[in-house]
Amino acid sequence: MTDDTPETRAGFVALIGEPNAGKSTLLNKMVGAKVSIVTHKVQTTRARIRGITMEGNSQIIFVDTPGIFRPRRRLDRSMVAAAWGGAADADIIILLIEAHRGLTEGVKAIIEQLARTAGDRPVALAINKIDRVKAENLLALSAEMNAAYPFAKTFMISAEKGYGTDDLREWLAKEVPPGPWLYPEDQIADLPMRMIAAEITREKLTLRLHEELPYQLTVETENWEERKDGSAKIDQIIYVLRDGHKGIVLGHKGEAIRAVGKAAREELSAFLERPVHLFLTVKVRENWLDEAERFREMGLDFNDGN
Ligand SMILES: Nc1nc2c(ncn2[C@@H]2O[C@H](COP(=O)(O)OP(=O)(O)OP(=O)(O)O)[C@@H](O)[C@H]2O)c(=O)[nH]1
Ligand SMILES: [Mg+2]
Repeated sequence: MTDDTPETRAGFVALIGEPNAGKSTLLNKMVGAKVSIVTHKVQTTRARIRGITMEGNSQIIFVDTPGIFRPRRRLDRSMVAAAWGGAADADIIILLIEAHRGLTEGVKAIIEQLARTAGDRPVALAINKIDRVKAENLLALSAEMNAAYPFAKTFMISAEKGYGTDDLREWLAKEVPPGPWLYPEDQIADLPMRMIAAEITREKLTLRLHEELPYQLTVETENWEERKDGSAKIDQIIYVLRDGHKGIVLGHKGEAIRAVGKAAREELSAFLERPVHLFLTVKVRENWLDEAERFREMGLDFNDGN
């Protein structure tokens, strides 16, 4: 290797942690675009989502995962299995915790499993949301965490505000293994567009419906038509379990679904940089949580963890 052919590096970095830790926010910050949806509610991310970024000659592929919690239902179990699968396949693992919540029971359970999963791969700790706590509390938390697990490195960050994220990036760039880049230099995600489109609608539903939102809801892109005028016509189905849920999603005189459709269309159109015609249909499907097809559409394995 000569001076004018610098060594390239590339690797997968799994982001794991409890629901709401800020994993998707961190991935988006690193990639510089919204690839993974973010809400104030727990269990937003349902499958593994990759976001890709370059730092010098290193290609860092972040793998966002569903939050890890004690699963009770089939969908929960598939989500948690997807999270651990993401960790098992990665070159480097980052455990995200919330500064103001500290070493919770949930984090303890994750650390126990980490000890079994990580092998000799580096695991870094990212204490997130430091904008919410006093700086003097962070050193004690860092010490407590490092006594619980031999982290390769500890970062104090705010994924939302971008504090400390450059240090993390630079460390990862040196830590990913030597090798050729795995994606084109300008690619930022490897999720199919129809899935990104469905996720955007699910985010807008969550933001609009708040506490009323039925957790047992999923969005699928049913049809995608490229039009001659450069616009895209996208049809999506929102599956809910019950008639009552359908009423909530539609809202009084259909105003909820109209607002959701408008917000989703605007974001999608900005993302695609062209006009979008978005048509949403709500369908009651009592058994969708037992249908392998629905899991596949979400990017989950029906049998994983079950
Ligand atoms: N104050 C503060 N809020 C943050 C920060 N990072 C994320 N958040 C907020 O925390 C909430 C959860 O963020 P997400 O990125 O969706 O969390 P997640 O870990 O992906 O959650 P799941 O997908 O449910 O596992 C959102 O309301 C974010 O805006 C941060 O650095 N500071
Ligand atoms: Mg998430």
